[in-house]
Amino acid sequence: MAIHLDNNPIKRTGVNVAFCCDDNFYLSFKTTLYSLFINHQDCFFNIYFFGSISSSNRVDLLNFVKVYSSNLFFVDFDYSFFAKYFDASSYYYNNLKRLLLPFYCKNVDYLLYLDSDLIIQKNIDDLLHLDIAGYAVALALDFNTDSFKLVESIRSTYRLDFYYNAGVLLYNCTFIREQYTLDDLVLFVEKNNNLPFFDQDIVNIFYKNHIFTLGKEYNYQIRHYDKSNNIIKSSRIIHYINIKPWQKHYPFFTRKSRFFWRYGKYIFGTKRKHLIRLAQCKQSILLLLKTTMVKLKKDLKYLARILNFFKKDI
Ligand SMILES: [Mn+2]
Repeated sequence: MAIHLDNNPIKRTGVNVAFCCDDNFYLSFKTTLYSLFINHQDCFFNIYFFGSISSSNRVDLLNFVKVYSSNLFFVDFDYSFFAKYFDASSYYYNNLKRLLLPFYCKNVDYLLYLDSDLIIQKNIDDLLHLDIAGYAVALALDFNTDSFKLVESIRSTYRLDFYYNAGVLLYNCTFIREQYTLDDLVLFVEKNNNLPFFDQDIVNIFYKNHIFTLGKEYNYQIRHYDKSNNIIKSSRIIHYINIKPWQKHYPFFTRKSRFFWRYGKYIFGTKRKHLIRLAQCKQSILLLLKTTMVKLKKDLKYLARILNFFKKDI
């Protein structure tokens, strides 16, 4: 299948980092980027942005990247052929672009892709300069046990030794372009378009013989039921896979959220205050419901006792 490839003027100096997001995720993406800049103030980045965002957000992003003396490239390409196989209105659709990065960034050798729901909370120089010669991608294992059964079935069907999370993904673009063509990838997507985790499954299966395993500190996936904060604290990159602290239907004041707001407070500004108010409202309603439930239970027990008392009399 022939696909139009843009020839983007891409510089090779600096560290190459790619993001894909839309307007809905713009502020959380900017928080991820901010956390990257703040923890690498001596580093010069080439930021490749593959999302479709409003013109005002584009201007905002350009100014923001300038402050940290890095380069920003907006890369637009046609990926509408995916609409044949995936729901174009779904949240995942924009993310599918990340599959194509090694083929569109033709002058780039190594490229680190980052999700827009991450916080880089320590220096990640070791990852930024990691040599993965002979491998296509470097990923950390996926340990989202909520979908354990589904993951196990993917693993057995496609004979995968491990299953990885694609939120942090270091591409060895040169190796990939040597070993595979874009047509190989498109053909693979055509044949495997019913996978439950979309592009993440595709990365796992398509590159299965050439995956370098990263330590979990480079993609620590936070879950609702995580008890210990120590492991989160010591991780280099934390990934909000199901808790999204900036979304109003998630609990705002959880202990896990504070790692995000340490950076997010500088990016969300007044919107954060609005979110706090919503969360406080939600929490007080929950508290009211809980106390009412406790009272109702007590009343029911009391009523049952009275009922028993009368039954005895009859
Ligand atoms: Mn993610």
